[in-house]
Amino acid sequence: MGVVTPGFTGRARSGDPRLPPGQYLAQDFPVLSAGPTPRVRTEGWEFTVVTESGEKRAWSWRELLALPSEKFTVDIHCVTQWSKLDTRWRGVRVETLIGDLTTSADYVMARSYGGYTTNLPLADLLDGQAWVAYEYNGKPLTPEHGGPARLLVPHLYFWKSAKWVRGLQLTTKDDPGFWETAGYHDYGDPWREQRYQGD
Ligand SMILES: Nc1nc2c(c(=O)[nH]1)N[C@H]1C(S)=C(S)[C@@H](COP(=O)(O)O)O[C@H]1N2
Ligand SMILES: [Mo]
Repeated sequence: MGVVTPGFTGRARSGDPRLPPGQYLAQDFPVLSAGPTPRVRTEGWEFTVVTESGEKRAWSWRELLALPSEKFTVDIHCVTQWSKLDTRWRGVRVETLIGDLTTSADYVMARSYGGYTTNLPLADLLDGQAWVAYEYNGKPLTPEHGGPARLLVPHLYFWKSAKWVRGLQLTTKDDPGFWETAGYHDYGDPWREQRYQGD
């Protein structure tokens, strides 16, 4: 049971225990992009995973859709303080994409069409914690939300969920991505309010 706030009506409640500290519930789905929305066509689309030794796997759009996928429902939390509960997606688990690759890398740089990057520990992308998602609410993911495909890492602040994702680079060294270079936290755990460096 959520906490009941007297006088507060509406489906989502501000005292919902699924809401991390400092977050409020968004009813809509805000769009947050650091630049223009790239129009990424599925023709010629490619997703690559490259290890620290240069070993590589690549999938075309058709090949991605042929991989085992799953539907999942997760809460998402943006560093600008909106959260959205019970969002419904379909995607391929990241460990399915890592597959049989041999690696001793501890970190990943996610890279997007359009140039965006974000860094994560590899462990945070495994064990059903992260997906390359291509459906939202039962429909193809729209361009403004990262379509045709985006990374989805719901247990970290949403800037780690790279829209228009085009690949994962496995690395032994933790290099900062786009927002991390600009002062956002290296890890970004919403439950510990790791918004900015030093949090
Ligand atoms: N490629 C790319 N991915 C991105 C961003 C971006 O600017 N470019 N913004 C990030 C931030 S800060 C957030 S909060 C979410 C927003 O996703 P949405 O627009 O689908 O809500 O995408 C993240 N992924
Ligand atoms: Mo964000």
